[in-house]
This record gives sequence, C-alpha cells and structure tokens, in this order.
Amino acid sequence: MTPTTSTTRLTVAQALVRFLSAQYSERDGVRQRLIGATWGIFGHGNVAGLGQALIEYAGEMPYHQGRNEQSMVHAAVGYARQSNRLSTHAVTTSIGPGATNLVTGAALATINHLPVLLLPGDIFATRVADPVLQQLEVPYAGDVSVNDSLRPVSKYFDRITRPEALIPAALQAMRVLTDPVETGAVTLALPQDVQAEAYDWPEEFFAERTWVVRRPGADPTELAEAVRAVRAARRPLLIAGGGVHHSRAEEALAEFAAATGIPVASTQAGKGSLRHDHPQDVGGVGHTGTATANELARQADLVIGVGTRYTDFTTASGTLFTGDGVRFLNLNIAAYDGHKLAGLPLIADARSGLQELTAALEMHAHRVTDAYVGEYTLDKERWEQRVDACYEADEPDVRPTQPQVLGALDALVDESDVIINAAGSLPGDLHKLWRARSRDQFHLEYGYSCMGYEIPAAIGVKMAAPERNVWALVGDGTYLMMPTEIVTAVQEGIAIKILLVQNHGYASIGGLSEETGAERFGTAYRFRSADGTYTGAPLPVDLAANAASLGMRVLRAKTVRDLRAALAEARAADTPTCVYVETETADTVSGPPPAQAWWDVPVAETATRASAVKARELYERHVSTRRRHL
Ligand SMILES: Cc1ncc(C[n+]2csc(CCOP(=O)(O)OP(=O)(O)O)c2C)c(N)n1
Ligand SMILES: [Mg+2]
Repeated sequence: MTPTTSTTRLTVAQALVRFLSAQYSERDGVRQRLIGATWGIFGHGNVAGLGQALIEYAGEMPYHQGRNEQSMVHAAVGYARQSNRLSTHAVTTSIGPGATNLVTGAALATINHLPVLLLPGDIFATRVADPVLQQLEVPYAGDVSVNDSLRPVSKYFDRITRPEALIPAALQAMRVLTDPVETGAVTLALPQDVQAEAYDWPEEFFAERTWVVRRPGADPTELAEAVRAVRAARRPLLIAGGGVHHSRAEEALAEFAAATGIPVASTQAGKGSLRHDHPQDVGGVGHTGTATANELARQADLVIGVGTRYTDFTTASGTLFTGDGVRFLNLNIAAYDGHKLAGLPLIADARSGLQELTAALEMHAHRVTDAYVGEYTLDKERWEQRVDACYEADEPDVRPTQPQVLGALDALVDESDVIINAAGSLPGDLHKLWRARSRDQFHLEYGYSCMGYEIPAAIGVKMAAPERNVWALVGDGTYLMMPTEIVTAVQEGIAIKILLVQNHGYASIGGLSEETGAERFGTAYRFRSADGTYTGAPLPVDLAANAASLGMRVLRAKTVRDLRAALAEARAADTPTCVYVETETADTVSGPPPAQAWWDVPVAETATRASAVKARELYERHVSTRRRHL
C-alpha cells in the first residue's frame, strides 16, 4: 500500500507565501527566518495573485509597501547585508515596467553577493490574453517576456508556468539564497494566471525547513602551500574584502594579525574588518586607499587576499602590486575569485581558512620582522595626521568642505552608528578617511556603486538593526535619482538619518572628466549659458524643501557650527531626519587627499583639444606601468 499524503488546496501564490514563511537559515548554531518580510508594489500581474496571498497570510509574512521596485530591492539588500546574509526580504512586482525596474537592484545584489528573492509577475502562461497589457511581443520567441532581462543578473531564475513546478523551483531558490558561494538575486517569475491557479499541495512542502549556511575548511594541500608562501614572505600584506564580513571572520582575522604581525588593508567592502585604531589596520587599499596601505602594496612580495574579488579599484587597474616576484594567496570561498591574479588558491570559508592558517603558522612561530612592523606603524601614524588635518575646521562659521562634513560626523558617532554610501565623491573620501569603529559601521556598496542605493538601503539596515543609528550619506545627484523611499521611512516610522551634501552636480565625475580631458562636460547642475553650455549659475533647486515635502524632518546647516548641532539633533531624533548641508560647488576643489594610486579610465587617443591631448600623454605613462600577474 502506498502511504496517502495529505494535501492542502491553495493557489500558487498562497502556497509560495506559506512556503516562504517556513524557511529558516542556520549558521554557527543560530537559526533565523530566511525571508523576514515581503516588499511589494501591486499592479496587474501580482495584485490578484500574490496580493491576495499576502493578505491571506498577513500573520505569517509581513508586507511592506515601497515606492519604486528598484529601491525595494535596495532595501532588501541593505537588510540582508546587515543580517550577515542569513536573512533577506522578497520583492513582488507587477508585470512589465514593475518587473524590469528590478534589473538594477538585482545586478547590485548579485555583484555584492547579497541574497534577495525577486517575484516579478509575468505574462499569461496560457497565452489566452496575448498580448496582455504591458507585454513585450517577441516575434521570434513566444516564450520570452521582459522578465528574461533578469536572467543574466540572477544567480537562479525560473518561470513557474505550471503549479507543481513551484516545488522544485522554490527549493532551488532557497538553496541558492543560502549558499555562500552562489548567493545573489534569485528570481521566480510568476505568470499571473498561474499565481491564481489552485493545486493540491503535499503538506510536507509547508513544513519548516532549515538551510545550513556552511563553512567549508581548506584542502590540506592548498593549506600547506599557503603556509609555505606566508613563511617565505618578507613583506606580506593582507587585503580584507567583503568576504571577511560575510563570514563574520573579523575575530579570526584579528587573531591571524596578532599571531603574524602582518598588516591588514581593506577594500570598500572589507573596511572595518579590523577597527581603525587596531595597530595593524593600515586602511583602504587601491585607487581610493591610504598612502600607508598603497606603499605596502607596492613593495609587497605576498598579497594575501581574503574574501576579495580584486576589482580594478583594489589593484589600481593592475598598477599597484609592483614588488619583485610578488605573489598572491587568495583565501576565498569561491574558486572563481580564489584563482585570480594567478594566485595560490585557498578555497575555504574566510573564518575557517584564517583559523586553519593561524594555527599552522603558530606551530612555526612565524612572524614578520620588527623592522617591518615599525615601518608600517610609523606610516599609519602619519596618515592619521593627514586625516586629522582634513577633518579639522579652524573656522567654524563658514561652509564646510566635504571632509569637514565627515569630520563633524566622525566626532559624533560611536560604534553603534552605521554609515551607508554607494556613489559620488563620498566613497573615495570615506575609504581614505573614515575611522570605522565597529565591524559593520562602514556600509559601502561599491560593487555596483549605484546612485540611489543609500536611502532605501538605510531603511533595510534599520529594519535589521532597529536599535542602531543608521545614516544614509548622499550627494545631490544621488538624492535626485532616488529620494522616493523617504515616504516609506515616514510611513513606517523608520527613523533613518540622511546626510545630504549639496554641491550642485557631480564632484566625482566632474573631477574624473577633467583628468581625462573631457573638461567637466555635462557634470555640473547649472543653467545653460548664452554659448549653449551648462556654465551658468547653479540651479535654484531646494533639496531640503524637497525632502521636507516628502514628510521628513529637515535641519539645514550653513556652517560647520550649524552642522555639528544639526547632526547631534538628528542623531538624537526618533523620527526620520535629514541634515542638509551645502559644500563647495561640484566644479571647485574640495579638500580630501588626492588619489594615492591610479584608476584606468581610457582617454581619447586622438583629439584636437589640448586638455585631451595632455590627458592622453599622462594616460599612456600610467598604462606603461601596468603589470600582468601570471
Ligand atoms: C545609477 C548610476 N548612474 C550613474 C552613475 C555614475 N556616477 C557615479 S558618481 C556620479 C555623480 C554623483 O553625484 P552626487 O551624488 O552629487 O555626488 P558628488 O559626485 O557630487 O559627490 C555619477 C553620475 C552611477 N554610479 N550610478
Ligand atoms: Mg553632487
């Protein structure tokens, strides 16, 4: 006799919501809900299917209303990062534009290895309504919809064209979300007719399920090679990437550092792996790095990359690691990254790998020389003095420079504050200057460096850590791209803080444009002049009034003194509060230390304008210093 399985008759959307409510992740013996909530903007394609299911299961699955699909993904990503990738949110959208608005958020999640579950509505599986409103008709392929644009930016993609297909797809989706190598955006496209279809689901599908986030250890042969490489190195430098945080390997890193004396530099994603005042933290490395870290990188004979993808910012586009016979040892959970720069791979979880490496090196009592320690200790002190000089404001009654804005914030925060940023000139200033006081204070999204990430991400971070002060640092360009989720923060009473820096355009890209011979073309927010160029007066936009119009409390700061008071008031506030400050305009120079390493942005090989000709000469000189590591 075959045992009878009890079944429950539910729609596909109801079954999905019930299933998601019962998923848990577990790491190091701690278990938590995997999908903490669902964000949604309703239209046809999800209003009747998932919308109905979310009200039916409102007790099990919290729902949050967003304003823009992209920014809902940013909020989910912020939540996931603050939750150490052990918990995330789902995002449901209507078909068509609602769905394609997900693409940027999905790419951001996937690039940063952060889990997020996307549930876009899709065209009729039956094709009875053909074309349905907002359908892109593809004459050569009947089974293509706009949702296929999510395939290349998703780590798992499936389209649920029959009810029973949800079962394997949902299980695969959870596998990918909780796999430390694979994780990123996961998309289940849901045709709107299928969402509403009923099916007899086996009860087991809704049983609680726990997905263990594994910590694989190193292969003994790779570990032995790694130990040999570290013991042979005279000037090793460790580069901490985002993987250190994802794995919560900060303590293991500190133990490795203590045991070996090796200095620790960090990428944007890895900053805070050691506290800024740890004697072995030498700060950011690469194009936006500190002089200390970059000088060590130039002379290193062994670079130990831990959980880093070695982007062009980190390697200064292949010009940073110039030491004779420099080699790379790459501790990474992903073999893809572990093999980069022809390095020795040490494929393992960052925490496990560091612990194994430390134990093996301790057996040999291996340490770098005191002379080496003395050298980087002195350099670190020198850099600290430069940071102090940038932060200092001798004249408190004038407009601050951007570094002085950071200095004012630095003077106020403690280790519980979280600082979020993604694009503009702030990432470079922050990477160079910011003194990270706790492992997760420095939240820089620099994998995609996506303008508009900061405000929605702050909402997600605050949802994951309600007790912490969460600051979104945004430039005026970023603000104009996506201020909309302010409304959500106000609606939900999520007391995020926004520090809005007005400099009337793109200081970052303006500077880059100038260096590359494009003369700041199209990078300032100014009126058109009589000659047709944007060189007139700055635009009379009032972004503070704009933020206030969306329901936020806004404090305007004109001077350094005002700014200090406004930041303190915002920090104490229990409602969403914005501090608005004007710095210099984007086409005047602000005061951070200049780049300590190059970044490759190709310059016109032929041009008539002198600026471009000169920029090309300099460009070619930099290109000639590029090294291939084979
Ligand atoms: C969505 C998106 N579009 C374009 C860019 C390219 N980009 C990088 S920084 C920047 C300007 C940012 O301006 P703002 O926020 O005012 O910061 P500032 O450079 O003035 O500090 C642009 C256009 C980007 N990173 N993201
Ligand atoms: Mg700006």
